[in-house]
Amino acid sequence: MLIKIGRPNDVKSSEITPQSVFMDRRRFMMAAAAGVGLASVSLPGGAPAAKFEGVVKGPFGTDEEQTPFEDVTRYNNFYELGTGKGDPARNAAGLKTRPWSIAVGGQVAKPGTYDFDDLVKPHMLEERVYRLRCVEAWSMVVPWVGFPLGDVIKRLEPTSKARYVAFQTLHDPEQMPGQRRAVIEWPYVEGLRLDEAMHPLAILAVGMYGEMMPNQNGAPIRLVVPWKYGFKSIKSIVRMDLVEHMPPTAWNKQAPREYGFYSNVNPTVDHPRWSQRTERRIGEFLRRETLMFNGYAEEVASLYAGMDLAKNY
Ligand SMILES: Nc1nc2c(c(=O)[nH]1)N[C@H]1C(S)=C(S)[C@@H](COP(=O)(O)O)O[C@H]1N2
Ligand SMILES: [Mo]
Repeated sequence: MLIKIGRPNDVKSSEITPQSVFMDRRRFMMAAAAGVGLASVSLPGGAPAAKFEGVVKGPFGTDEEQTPFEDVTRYNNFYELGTGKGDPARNAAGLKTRPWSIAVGGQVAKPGTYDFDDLVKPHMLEERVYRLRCVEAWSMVVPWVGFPLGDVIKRLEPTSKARYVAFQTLHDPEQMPGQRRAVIEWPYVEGLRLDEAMHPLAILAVGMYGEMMPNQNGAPIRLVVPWKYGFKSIKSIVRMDLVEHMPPTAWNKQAPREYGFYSNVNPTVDHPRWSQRTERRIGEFLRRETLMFNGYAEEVASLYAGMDLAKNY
């Protein structure tokens, strides 16, 4: 059983991804070496692992205790790789993350299909230690490696009509066995208002714990929006559109009364089927109070000034 909370163990990404995928990651790291430095370290099992080195610490990081790598990579939500919390790690191997491209369209001066390596340059990368709070009331603290989403959006030059950003995950049932069943409508889609997307807290992440993003966590590139429930942080992104109107989102389509477009972490607005007042930090025994905007109120509350957050849940 891969569902395992709390106890770290020795399995590293070199063992839970097949060698070919691991080697692809290694190549990216080699290419990255010039920009941010690269160290080869030896893992307990003796397998070499390439790590990002010299990635600068970005702003907003928390110094709370980090959730063990082993938990964050074995207790996942990634329906494309199965609905059980242990399924994504088990099914991660089939996902091919190189080559990878991201199509950009809609209200931008520079639409097109960008290769991952043209979009993501090693010198852009920084480490951000963020809390992530799942709508199912568990949470974790993860050192992501990524860059502000806003930096990429600026490079694409949004037109004056752009008001939202829509994202899409890869749709390929061959690689993602969870997509062989219509548990939700595929592909997984998400969206942000443009000012949310431009907020410096919102990042696109390509790694964590100094390593390339493990497949089960959304390789090669995923969103991380730490003041919103985890499901807004869409994984394995293949498409981004700047749009005029509020785009559909996967969980809102599935259960609109339960999941709104905004989905800001808010302990005062309960999910129709459970309270959002407390959460369980993975690896901890006692529950914690959930904080408004997941503890990022000082940074983001002004984005929602004047809005009724019980209505705009
Ligand atoms: N494409 C896609 N993205 C997704 C999901 C998913 O099922 N598919 N699950 C979401 C949910 S509900 C959560 S809590 C986080 C979990 O991220 P983690 O597995 O890295 O902890 O990913 C989010 N992104
Ligand atoms: Mo979630």
